Order: sequence, then structure tokens, then C-alpha cells
Amino acid sequence: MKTRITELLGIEYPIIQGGMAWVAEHNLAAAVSAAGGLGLIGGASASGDIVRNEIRKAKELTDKPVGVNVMLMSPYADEVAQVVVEEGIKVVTTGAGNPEKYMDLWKSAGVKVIPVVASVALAKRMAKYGADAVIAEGCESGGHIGEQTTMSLVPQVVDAVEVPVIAAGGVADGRGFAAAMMLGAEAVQIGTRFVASKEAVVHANYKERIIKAKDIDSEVTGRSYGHPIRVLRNQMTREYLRMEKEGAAFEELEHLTLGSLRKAVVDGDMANGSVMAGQIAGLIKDEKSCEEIIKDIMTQAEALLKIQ
Ligand code: TUI
Repeated sequence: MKTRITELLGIEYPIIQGGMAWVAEHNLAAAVSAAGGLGLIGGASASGDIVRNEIRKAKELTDKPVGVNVMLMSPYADEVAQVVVEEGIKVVTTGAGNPEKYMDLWKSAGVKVIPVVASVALAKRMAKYGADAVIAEGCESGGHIGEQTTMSLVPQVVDAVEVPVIAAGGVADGRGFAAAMMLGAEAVQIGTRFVASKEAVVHANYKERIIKAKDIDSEVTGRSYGHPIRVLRNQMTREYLRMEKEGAAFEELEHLTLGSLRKAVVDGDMANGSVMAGQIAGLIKDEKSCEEIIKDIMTQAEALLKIQ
């Protein structure tokens, strides 16, 4: 399937991987790229040197292009922005902020810039500042989210900008992919489905928690502080939401979620960890290789899209 995104990125299938903190490391990124999608290394809150090392390891695993996601709230965002240029990365996605101040640096180095947006206003602004495409990410997604659902955000962004739009949030199979195309998207970004992949270097408990998740198992912490983060419900979220309801100070709660992502991904602590996942976790029933995930999505989507 050819779209402006497959052409722009030189990839076989219009599927890109989310830049998930702690999860999107070199093994996953290389596996998604090798399978014909676009794999990304998640810069998250890692230093420039850590990201540089991840990029180099990914390049040892695949000749296909691998991108980097720059998490703009990271204290290391400036150095990671520089590292991607030094390492010859050709595609950058950004999240959790406005990447305007890096646009000149990246564009002049020939880097394709694809910001995640959660509103039409930011999509328009990014297109004006030279973004090559935008990712319209609905609040079904895991992690840091906006307010709009994928279903309403994607067509509104498609109508507002000329650049191609990638849909994110709530896509884990060919039906979701086909629906995104019907909304006018030219690719999808997939996160949660790739967490439960064979190649994801994530604690087995995390994958199992996603596979066992029901539709209603996710919760949003931090809404009242303007820091909404979608995670699967556990002891930590119950405590967090109780304290949030009682009006606890943001600083008091922040430590509950920030360091706790590592607890979930690395230690497999499903009680105290921050188990970030999208609402579509309930649809995911098994661990598959990235290649199987991508092939299954494309086979199912192509059959559906031919019917109409
Ligand atoms: O970035 C994400 N998802 C994430 S990042 C993350 S790690 C983290 N660590 C510390 C603090 C916060 C997060 C876990 N999950 N998705 C992309 C995304 N970006 N979703 C929503 C947005 C967004 C929201 C508002 C982008 C821009 C924006 O407004 C910026 C502006 O200035 O208008």
C-alpha cells in the first residue's frame, strides 16, 4: 500500500511505531523497521549519549531507516535534538510539546519532522513551521494524552492541513488501520500492540498485563494538573487518583508516576509501576513478532478496504 507517508519515509507499509518511553529501545525499533514499518527509538528522558548508543545499536541490527522520538518535556531534549542530526537520523517524531525551536536545526540537516499533535491548532502551527507530516494522537493512547478522541481528531486535522496525517490512538489491528484510512489518515502509529511483541524488551509481566487487560482497565491520572497520563489500573493508580481527588499537590504525586514507569517495564512491578497502555489493550490477546503484527494488520486492512 502506497501513501504519501510510505513515499516520504521510504517504507513498505504505512505503519510507524510509537516512541514509547523505556519500551522503544533498539531491539523493538530495528524489528519494526526490518518488518517494513518505521521503528523508532524513544528518547524519553534519556541523555544524548544513551540515545546515541541506542541509535548505533539499532543500525547494527537493520539497514532499514530507524527514527527517533524526541520527548519534549525531557531535560535532555536539547542534546537529543542535536544527537539525531549528528547520527544521521532521517526521521524524527516529537511528543508532549511544541518542537518549533528545533525545526530549523532538523530541516537544514534534511531530517523529516513529524510532530505528535493533540489539537487542530497545533497541527496547523506545525505545518506552517515546516513539519513534513503530523501524527494526530487521540486520547485512547497510552501515556501522555490530549483531550480529543482519535475518531474526532483525525478528520479535523486532515481537513486543516495539507501535509499527510498519521492516526494514533486505538489502533491495534486491520480494522483500526482501515478505519484510520477512512478518516483520511495516510498511516497509523501503533504503540500498545508493539509492547506485546516478541521483540519488545519489556518485563514479561507487562506483556501479560496487556494481554489480560479488559476494555475498561485503563485510567487517566493527573488530569486535574494538566498532566493526563493513561495507564492500566493498579494499586498505584488507585492511590494516585484518591490523592488527586483529595487535592494533593502535583509535586506530591509526580514521583508516583515518573520513576514508576521503569518499575513496570524493567522490574515487572504491576502493583506500583506505571503500566502505560492504550484503551485498545483489551483487544490484544497474544504476543506476536513485529513482522506478524504488521503482516496481519495489512492483510486484514487490505481485505476490508477492497470491499467498499
Ligand atoms: O508524548 C506522548 N506520550 C507520552 S510521553 C511519555 S513520558 C513522559 N515523561 C514525563 C512527563 C510526561 C511524559 C509518556 N507518554 N504522546 C505524544 C503526545 N503529545 N500526546 C499529546 C501530546 C501533546 C499535547 C499537547 C503535544 C503537544 C501539546 O501541546 C503543546 C503546545 O505547546 O501547545
